[in-house]
Amino acid sequence: MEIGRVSQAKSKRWVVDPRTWPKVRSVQRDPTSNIHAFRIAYVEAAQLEPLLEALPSNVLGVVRHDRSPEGSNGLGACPVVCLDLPQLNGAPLTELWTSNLPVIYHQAEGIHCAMNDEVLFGVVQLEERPGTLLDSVTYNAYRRLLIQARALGYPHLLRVWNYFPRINCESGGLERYQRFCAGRHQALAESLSDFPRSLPAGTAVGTRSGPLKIHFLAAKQSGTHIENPRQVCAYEYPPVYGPRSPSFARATLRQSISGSHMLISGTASVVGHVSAHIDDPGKQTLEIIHNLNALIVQTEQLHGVTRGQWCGQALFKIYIRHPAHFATICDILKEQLPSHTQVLYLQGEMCRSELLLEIEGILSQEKSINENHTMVSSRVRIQQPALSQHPKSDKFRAV
Ligand code: 3EB
Repeated sequence: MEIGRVSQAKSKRWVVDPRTWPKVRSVQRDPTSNIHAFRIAYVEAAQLEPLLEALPSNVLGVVRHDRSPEGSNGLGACPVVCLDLPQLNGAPLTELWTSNLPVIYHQAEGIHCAMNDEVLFGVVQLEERPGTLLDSVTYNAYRRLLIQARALGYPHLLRVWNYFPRINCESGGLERYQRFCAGRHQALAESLSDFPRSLPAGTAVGTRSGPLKIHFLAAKQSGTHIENPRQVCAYEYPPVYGPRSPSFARATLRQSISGSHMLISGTASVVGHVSAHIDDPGKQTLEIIHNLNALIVQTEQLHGVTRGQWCGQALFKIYIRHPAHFATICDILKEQLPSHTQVLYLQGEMCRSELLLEIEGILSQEKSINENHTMVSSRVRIQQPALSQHPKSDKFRAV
């Protein structure tokens, strides 16, 4: 493989020089009073309980990566989702969503929610009963979550994560992912006012077991829908990928007085609408880095959030189809991702069988009383724009 060469050619592509990023502020070390509607961190599962006791913040939700039942966690009323996606690196990590605004919990119609004055974090799980197809189960789950989120005052879906088993298996003449897409499309097209421009960022990954599990972030204020100029909008994929196109945005940008978040969808080695670098995990990884950079550059050019401003927390979740590819992928990402980013590697299945990995991320920029833009920006050295070297087809639509 030519990873060395390719990697060298592309290694300067990361938006901010990792060495100049401020040190990450972990939840333990940052009990400051700066208002945050939500903050996300990967914490050691074994540290979760003592951490929660010491934490001045409120918990919005917890995402675990194991098979244990959601109930047995000592987390009280907070929404919890347990995904059967084996972790590939280090001590077991739990994804913890916190807020230092007051949080209210709510459970109805199978939707378990935590809400504050700005956002709602919700979880829904639905079993696939024998004889029902995944499209109708998915339609049902989305209908419920859309109705609940709207009724509670959070009509804007910013980000949705979807997990279900046997994603590449056929059922009733259609791949299960395609059935999932059909159900999701129907519910969202029926209910979103500015469909498809109001679609949230998304992830859809196959688990080893479990029902359909969906967790999501909705808000009182709308986010900004972002597309990737290197990729065809997923909602405009040609029918060869399934009778209904996948309903998601490449990213959602959320800007508020307390800071900004860029919620980046599961990003694969897809250029245009075609899967690139079949059977080559190293090249797929580099193509994904290229896609992530293009997305961040697009956000800067269209929405004015300069790359240097993403100097707060950065979390990446890497889904890998075959554990045997972990070392190759990890070696490349160690070089490509800024060193302070939190990275979680999970084994999961992508929606196309030729895709070997997928990377999603959350970049954040928190404003604080003592820290203004100028000070933050002055500490960050911005690199030259990383522009796409791939020829753009007229079909690749930028927003
Ligand atoms: C792709 O670019 C890769 O169906 O929600 C990535 C992120 C993918 C989200 C989804 C699918 C989804 O088409 C697959």
